[in-house]
Amino acid sequence: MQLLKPVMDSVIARNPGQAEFHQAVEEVLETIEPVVAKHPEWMKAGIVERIVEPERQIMFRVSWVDDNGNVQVNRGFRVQFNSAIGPYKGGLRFHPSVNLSIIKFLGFEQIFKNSLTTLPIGGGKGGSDFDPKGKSDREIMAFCQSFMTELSKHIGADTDVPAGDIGVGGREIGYLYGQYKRIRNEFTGVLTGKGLGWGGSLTRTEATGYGLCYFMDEALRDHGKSFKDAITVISGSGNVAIYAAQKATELGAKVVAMSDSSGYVYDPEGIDLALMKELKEVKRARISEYVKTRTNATFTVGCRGIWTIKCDIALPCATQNEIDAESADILLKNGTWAIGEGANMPSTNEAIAKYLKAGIIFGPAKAANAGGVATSALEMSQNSMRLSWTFEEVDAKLKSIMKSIYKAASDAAEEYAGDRNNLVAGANIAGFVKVANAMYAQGVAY
Ligand code: NDP
Ligand code: 2IT
Repeated sequence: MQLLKPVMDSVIARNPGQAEFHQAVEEVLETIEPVVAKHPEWMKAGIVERIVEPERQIMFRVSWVDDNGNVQVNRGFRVQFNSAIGPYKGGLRFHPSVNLSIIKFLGFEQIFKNSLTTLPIGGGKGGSDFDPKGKSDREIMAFCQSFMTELSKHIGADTDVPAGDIGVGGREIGYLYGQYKRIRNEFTGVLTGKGLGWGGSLTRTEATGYGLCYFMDEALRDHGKSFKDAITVISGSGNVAIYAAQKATELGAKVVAMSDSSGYVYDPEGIDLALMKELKEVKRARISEYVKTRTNATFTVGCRGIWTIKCDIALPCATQNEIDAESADILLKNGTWAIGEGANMPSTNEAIAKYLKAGIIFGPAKAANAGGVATSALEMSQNSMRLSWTFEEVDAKLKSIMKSIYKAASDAAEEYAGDRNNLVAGANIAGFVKVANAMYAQGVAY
């Protein structure tokens, strides 16, 4: 990095200790240099300096009462990163690890991902360090209501539209939506991922996992490959992982391993998805329960070991930095020829450098997992029109969006990185250009 090094240095100096945010910015700045170099007017207008600074960051106290009558205090966040091409849009994450650095990395990546979807949505992210594990339904509801009591002051269908992410699914969106409505007396599309009977979109539940497979299918086809008979390992067993497993299986892959934060199951005959769904979606059980029914499968404590399983395709769908340089080396040594990121920033920058050097097919998160937010934007369109499309209609639109993202990323990679396979550069550049043009057109206070 040369031209943009001063920007990177300033991000590090002004955001001390925010390692995840630095990592996400570094990955983008390294790749957009060639296109920025061709636009001196963007440099003059401070586009890059502005894009790395959130438009607004909101942090708030969330107090609530647990089942023992004790007062609990959590921290809530909403980072409204960029609204150049549409209202802020991005998920809410409830996980004990959540802090400002994590929300900012997610919000920053969301700007480019949302731009890639071709739909008019800006970038934002939010969440809390609240841990939903082991909480009763009433506790989840109380927390969601308290969280929304503050958040409702800052969001709106044309301002900022949150959705789910880790720890936030249909149940939480329901409680959050109910509280928004109670406070604002408005039935609007202020959240996405809503229930199907009250404004939700068909296919939204499946969208991120399906979209990941549609994207990878396109990339594989470009290289004369496919999911057919490919041994596939998928980390996580949440919303993204489950529907990635379902679509990959439909496309002919054999998914042999999945995980949660306690460890991973290896089922050489292929993961029993109905059982996995029952355990994870209905019972909210730990993944170790899987081997009680599937006795030929094994459970191993710890998450990282999943990358030691020999596979053709790896789909990391759990969380950030789950594949480091060491795990990347193991995957490559075992002959893995494609990696598609369902999670956000699941590979460290060192791991990504190894994939690119090895020349494997690599679908970076911003492009490969954009199907979730794209379908959220389709939910917003349906809400605005006050009608709903069929599963087939939304699925067809999702598929065509993922194809167009692959085309945009590979075309930009060819044009600016001279390498059609460098989808990291391609996705960052294609996402950036649209936002940079919009920011430039909208001017700056002078
Ligand atoms: P869920 O909460 O449904 O599932 C998360 C899964 O990842 C669980 O299996 C969880 O295990 C595991 N996990 C979470 N944190 C860790 C950790 N620190 N170490 C190991 N495993 C962990 O979330 P989603 O499936 O929605 O999200 C998964 C990833 O996909 C995230 O990176 C998210 O940002 C990204 N994403 C999600 C989209 C969506 O539409 N939902 C869209 C695009 C990206 P456990 O239950 O034990 O915690
Ligand atoms: O990371 C993501 O893209 C999401 N969690 C989905 C965001 C959304 O608004 O649907």
